[in-house]
Amino acid sequence: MITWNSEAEYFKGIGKIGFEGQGTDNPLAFRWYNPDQLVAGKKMKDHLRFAGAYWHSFCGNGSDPFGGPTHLFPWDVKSDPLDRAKAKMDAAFEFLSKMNLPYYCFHDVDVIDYGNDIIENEKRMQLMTDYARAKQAETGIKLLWGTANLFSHRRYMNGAATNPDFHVLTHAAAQVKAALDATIALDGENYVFWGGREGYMTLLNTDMKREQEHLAKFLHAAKDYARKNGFRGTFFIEPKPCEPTKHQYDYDAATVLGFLRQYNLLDDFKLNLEVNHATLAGHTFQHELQVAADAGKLGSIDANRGDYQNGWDTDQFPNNLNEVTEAMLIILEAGGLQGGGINFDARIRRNSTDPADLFHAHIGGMDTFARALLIADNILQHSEYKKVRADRYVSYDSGKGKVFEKGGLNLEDLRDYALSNGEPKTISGKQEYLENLINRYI
Ligand code: XLS
Ligand code: NI
Ligand code: NI
Repeated sequence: MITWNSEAEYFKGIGKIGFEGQGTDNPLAFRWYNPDQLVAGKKMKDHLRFAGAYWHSFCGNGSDPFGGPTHLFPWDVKSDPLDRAKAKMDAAFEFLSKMNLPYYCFHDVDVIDYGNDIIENEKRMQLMTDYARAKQAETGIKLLWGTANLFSHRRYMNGAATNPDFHVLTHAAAQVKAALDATIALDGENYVFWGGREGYMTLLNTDMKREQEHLAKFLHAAKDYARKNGFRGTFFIEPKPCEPTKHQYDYDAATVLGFLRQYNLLDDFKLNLEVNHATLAGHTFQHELQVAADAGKLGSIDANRGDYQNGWDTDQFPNNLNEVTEAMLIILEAGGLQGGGINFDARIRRNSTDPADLFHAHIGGMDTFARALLIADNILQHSEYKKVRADRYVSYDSGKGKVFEKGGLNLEDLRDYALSNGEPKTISGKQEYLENLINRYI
């Protein structure tokens, strides 16, 4: 068994995870993720742009509402916050390198503990930014996105940018400013806003319209600051329907797109979609991806999965090949993710306590996506999949249907067409045929 180590090498006994192909018996190897393999004209690693998530992998200690930590990380033992943060970052970059993960992402407080003193927090973040810069240079690992945690501190119990108290909003702004400074200094490619506690528990005490206007003003201020300071990346909003508030303002992709359009933020913002958030919103992940893709706003994804028997954000590692294949079909047809990548916003279970478990989890997730990419590419290149769908709309490709699509028919014209053409033929939707087709390629 591999045990935790400290200082020089945290994951002792585990080397770099390499591609060994389907024939291998080695559980610490990739069977499908072969970074330089060409798929649809691009390297696999450039399609997928995998990122490790700092908060789950290096901060998530396994605690739940019924019990304390079960993952006793050796980097957490130091008493000084800066020493602890550096040890954690050493462990993080060791893991990311061994895992062959090209990117990482973080919330400010994942990197180093924050107190209540703004100047001290900014100082801490700057010190760790310098430390991270050196680590990035040494390993070639890049920052996919940064963000600020505007939900854990008790001052945010009524929201951050949507807090009824302006004073709280200003503290959120201070945190976002420091997180943007760090993201820019680290050449972060994107910046994420997940709503956290932006929402409400009861309308009895909530002016919803005013809160949403505040959120929009806050996002404009953040965007203007970042642009002024040279940030050229994309801002992402990550929809989620509930948790921690009962009603989150960023409910789902369609809701967020409406919000961005209403408040004139569409040029700078795209969507970061998370699998389990889609499920909580009563959608499939595929639905959320398609909504974003159709709007040209498919930015990035948080890869995980929920539990079918459990109605909350369990953040498990992805392993459902059928679902991920359907997701990859949409991503490939959309021309890929715009600016983002695939971040593992997923955590190992409370009772997964071996250091190797974190590796198994990521290997499984990366292999699932790599395999799904290959299958989806095959389906698109060699099967009838696209044709079956296109054929369903053939009546709009010519004649009166085409005129209608161009806006050339009024309601009377449509009625006259119905009158002269009788009852429509029965046309199958072929769902089972298509489901079998996907399985055939898997
Ligand atoms: C929580 C969110 C969070 C975001 C980043 O449910 O998924 O982890 O990804 O703040
Ligand atoms: Ni997420
Ligand atoms: Ni989540």
